[in-house]
Amino acid sequence: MSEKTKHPTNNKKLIDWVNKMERICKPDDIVWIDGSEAQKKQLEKEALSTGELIQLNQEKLPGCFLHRTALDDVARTEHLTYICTKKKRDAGPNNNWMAPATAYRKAKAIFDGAMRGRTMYVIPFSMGPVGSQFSKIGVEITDSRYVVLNMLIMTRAGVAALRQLEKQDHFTKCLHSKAELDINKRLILHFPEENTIWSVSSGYGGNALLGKKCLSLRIASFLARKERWLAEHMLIMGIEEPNGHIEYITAAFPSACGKTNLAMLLPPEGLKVKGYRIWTVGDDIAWMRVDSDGTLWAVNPEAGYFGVAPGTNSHANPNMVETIKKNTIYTNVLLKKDGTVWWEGADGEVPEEGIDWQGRPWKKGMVDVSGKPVLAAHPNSRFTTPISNCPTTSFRVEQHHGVPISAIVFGGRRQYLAPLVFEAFNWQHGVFVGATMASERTAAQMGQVGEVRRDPMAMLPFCGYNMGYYFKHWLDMGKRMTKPPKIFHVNWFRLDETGKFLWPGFKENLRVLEWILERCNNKIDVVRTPIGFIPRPTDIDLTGLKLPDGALDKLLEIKSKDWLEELKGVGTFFKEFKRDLPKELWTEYIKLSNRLKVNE
Ligand code: OXD
Ligand code: MN
Repeated sequence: MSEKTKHPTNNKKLIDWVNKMERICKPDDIVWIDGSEAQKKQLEKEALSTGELIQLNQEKLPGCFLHRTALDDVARTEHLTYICTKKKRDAGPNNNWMAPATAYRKAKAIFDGAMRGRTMYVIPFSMGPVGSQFSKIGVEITDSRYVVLNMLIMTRAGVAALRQLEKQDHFTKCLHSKAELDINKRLILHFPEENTIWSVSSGYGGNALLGKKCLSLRIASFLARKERWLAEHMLIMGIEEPNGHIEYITAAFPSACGKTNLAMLLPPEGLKVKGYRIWTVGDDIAWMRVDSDGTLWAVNPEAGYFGVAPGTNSHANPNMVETIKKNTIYTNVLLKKDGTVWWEGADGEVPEEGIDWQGRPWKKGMVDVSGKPVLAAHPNSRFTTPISNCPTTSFRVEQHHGVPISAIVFGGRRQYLAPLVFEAFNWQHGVFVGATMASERTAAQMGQVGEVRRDPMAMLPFCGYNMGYYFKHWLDMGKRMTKPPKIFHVNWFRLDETGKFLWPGFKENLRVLEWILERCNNKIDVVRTPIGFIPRPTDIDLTGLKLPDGALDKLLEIKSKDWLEELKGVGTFFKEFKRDLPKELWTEYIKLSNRLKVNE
């Protein structure tokens, strides 16, 4: 067979790479993914016949399927994830590091012949609208039909991406094989200096859909520093104001803090009557560039949502409930008798029975030998669904230029420390706020400060290089903008002394975003505190919301003693970066400490 018939491209670099990977993996066959409906249907048919997919009730859930992963392949495996730079220092204390030669050698032994008896799929894909200056082309080689079908939802995959690759000639080389799904042979390897990802022995989305965390965050963050832009773990949303003007913000929260819910919230009645509406651009990743107007613009590189199922319901996220009614792949949820699906925290009654995420018969109220409830769905069960399904999808999702960003919002889950919202004094202070972000364990005992996990900019598991350099890059980006976005910090999770949430969260969070936008447009004054600017209580519109007496004061309370205690943990964290931590962050640390001591 000539190269031309075998490969639908003349791009020598691409052909050489595919041939080389074929020699290592030894598949029976090669299929290029063209992005056509016919090919997708064919793959679905094959996946149904092998059991990789289970067809759901096509009347109630048209175009929807269920997939079950291996029992020990249900989440990202951070301890098996490596950044393989030539120098260990370049990976930083925030990453596991392996020397590139060692990593290739170890992984090659697992990839060797891993695709025997299987087809090797070659997926050209674009992260970001094809041809946009923001976008990056990748090519994923995989032996998993499930991965192909998910990539068709999560990325712009097929011929258009291939044609774009031929114009620009550089692309991220992504090699994936499920191999035997053996956790002892699982490796998720990133080679940022070679724009390459190798992932083996996992079929879980975060490890296997290489366009997502691996390319769009770990590799992209490395490229972004080199090319002077930002690749961030952030949602992007547009807030339409009563006058019809839309302002865009990005927000970074650690996993499980409600990023997806915030990105597509339905305004509470009190604000809806004023005319507010939300437009969703993305729920997980933002790529941002400084434009010629001196402001920051963002695109969402993804084309789909890979969302957590448990807790998704009409209260938490009515728009997502609508989104996942068609053309969605569900992973590790309960299969009901009527061919629909269910998970803990879903709408409606708990079903009487079904098949659980492990493929076993399940009954309502079931407990295991130790008396613990048997979960119907895995706590990290997921749905993969196209962005275009979402009723609040922004008309600017496909725009090559992205959207202008007015505010960057950082957030964490803090029971007693951080106020509902505060504004950083300036960009440098805002970078400090992002760099010192942290969340507490939800299981923390009432009245006791829970274990704090530092997660700067929510990027700890996703920054593809030394975070000391990353903070410096953030500081430099601020200098490149004449009109940088304002930076804020929010905390929806503050508790009262009886352990109850002080703030109702979910759609009510729009009240805080309204204040943020008013600050961006210099419409209102603020209260200056040692940690930043906070709202005057009357500036948060509480129309239609009944908060207990004194709740707002408690939500905005700043206790200098607690913050001084917090700074000790920040200091320990900063010291891990040794000489690589920018001195500006130590300056902010000392300034904050001094302000707090004056206030004590
Ligand atoms: C995700 C995560 O899957 O942040 O988006 O873990
Ligand atoms: Mn995420």
